Amino acid sequence: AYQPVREDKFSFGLWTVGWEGVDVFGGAVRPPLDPAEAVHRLSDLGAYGITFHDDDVVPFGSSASERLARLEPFRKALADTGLAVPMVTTNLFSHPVFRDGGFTNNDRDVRRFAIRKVADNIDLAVELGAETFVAWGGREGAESGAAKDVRAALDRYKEAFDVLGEYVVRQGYDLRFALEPKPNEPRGDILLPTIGHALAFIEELEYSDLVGLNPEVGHEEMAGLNYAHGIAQALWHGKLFHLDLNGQHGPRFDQDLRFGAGNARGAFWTVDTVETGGYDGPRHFDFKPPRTEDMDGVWASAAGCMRNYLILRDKSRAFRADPEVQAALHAARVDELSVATLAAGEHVESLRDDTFDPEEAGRRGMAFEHLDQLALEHLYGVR
Ligand code: GLT
Ligand code: MN
Ligand code: MN
Ligand code: MN
Repeated sequence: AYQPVREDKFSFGLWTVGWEGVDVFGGAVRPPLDPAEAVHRLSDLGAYGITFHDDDVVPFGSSASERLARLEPFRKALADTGLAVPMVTTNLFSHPVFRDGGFTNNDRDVRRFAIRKVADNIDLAVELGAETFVAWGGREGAESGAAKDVRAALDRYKEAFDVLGEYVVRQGYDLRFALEPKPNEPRGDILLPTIGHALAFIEELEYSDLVGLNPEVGHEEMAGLNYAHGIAQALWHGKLFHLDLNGQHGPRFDQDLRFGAGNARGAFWTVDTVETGGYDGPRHFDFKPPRTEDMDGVWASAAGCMRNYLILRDKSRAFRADPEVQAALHAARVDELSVATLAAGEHVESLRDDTFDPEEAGRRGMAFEHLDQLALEHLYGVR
């Protein structure tokens, strides 16, 4: 049981299992991982897809011939395994040139270079069959007040997506952008810090239909927010284009734990929302196998992400199918929230005829505690 299959649509970033463990306090603890080997190992574990940054496969600054040489074994591994590339993203944060970001760098030359780097990578993404292009603006932000004119930065951020949207449309590409919010780290304050900020920004774009979200569990929890609620709202707006699943223990540094570790209750409601909310894209993991691990630990950690998802999917299904839960949902009037508040043809004036007694209604409890206890008992494994 809990053995992942392709139909489960699990995918991993190449930079996740490939993370060598370099952090602010120490260097690499693991050897570089060959991208082709990553493809084979993930395929053997039951994943269906792999995702990457341009620089994960082709080092920054490679010549055209080096680029072809690097891509060839990667493409071959994809062909040999049948692994898909559902999403591609661009690294606009590692090279020193991006010290103040890409699209919103104060330096106009850098902004022009950033857009060009993304456009080149869009061509590759489409060639590999990707349908989603993620944009995590990790370096778009500031540590200090005067250094960044936030309104001008948002103008430039919009300009970048308008220009790139126009490019995608003109090329006839079938590709959509997914913005990934994060409140801080590596910048002191990152632009578009949460799902809500990003949703509002998208509405200002020329090609807003082409732009949605790639919310990450840990990033919303760093901001003290409820991830399941966040993706539910993104779904409501039709903007959940992709997602980054991982684990986090509340507001602290970005932990990128394997999915299901960290906030386990949050993970349960995340899976429940993904499975019942109308999302049918990849279940993509963006985690970092802890620095304590060797390569065996890396693969154990990757397998754990998928296994935990499948365990929680089972628990969510059992919860939804449980007759006592269904009765408790009804007692909590959860179904009643889906009934429009005013009937067809009614207006505000119609409400004046109501014989509603607020004193009587004020004595009715909502019965949410019993319902939540049933959910926790499913999660804790006693039902
Ligand atoms: C980077 C970041 C992630 C983003 C990736 C996409 S890379 O590791 O921390 O959250 O999803 O650029
Ligand atoms: Mn993260
Ligand atoms: Mn991250
Ligand atoms: Mn991420």
